[in-house]
Amino acid sequence: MTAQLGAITIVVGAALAAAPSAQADTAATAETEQHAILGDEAQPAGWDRTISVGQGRGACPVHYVCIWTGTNFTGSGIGFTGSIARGDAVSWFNTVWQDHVYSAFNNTLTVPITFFNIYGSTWTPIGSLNPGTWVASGWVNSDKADGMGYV
Ligand SMILES: [Ca+2]
Repeated sequence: MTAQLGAITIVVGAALAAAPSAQADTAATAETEQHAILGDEAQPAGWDRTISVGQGRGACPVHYVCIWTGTNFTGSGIGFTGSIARGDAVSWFNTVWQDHVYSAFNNTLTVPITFFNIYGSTWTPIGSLNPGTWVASGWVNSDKADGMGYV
């Protein structure tokens, strides 16, 4: 499930599609770089692509954020990517990863992510990972994370 944390994503997407020349003023933002890499800058769609990820941090492809149910990048792994803009979020509520994110790797090049504990419609930030960083074990909110977003 993809979600929007705010209306900014929609505004950005509309601006890129309707007036691409206006992008020159704001080129090289994290969002536009990621979109260019993924080749679909005119259609931001959020974290709409997932893959199954094997064991080990190296199993997480570049441009993906990967989470595992075990420490040290073991157990069940899943990777998320897409055309990510600020405000894009994804939930893994009601999956094996709900409250079981015991290791994670942000292998995007440009997108800092924030983890959330989700209760009803309330998303509470509980930690973050900058691009190129990971948590292998000992994360105090491993048993709470239900989703993530680019805030
Ligand atoms: Ca939770």
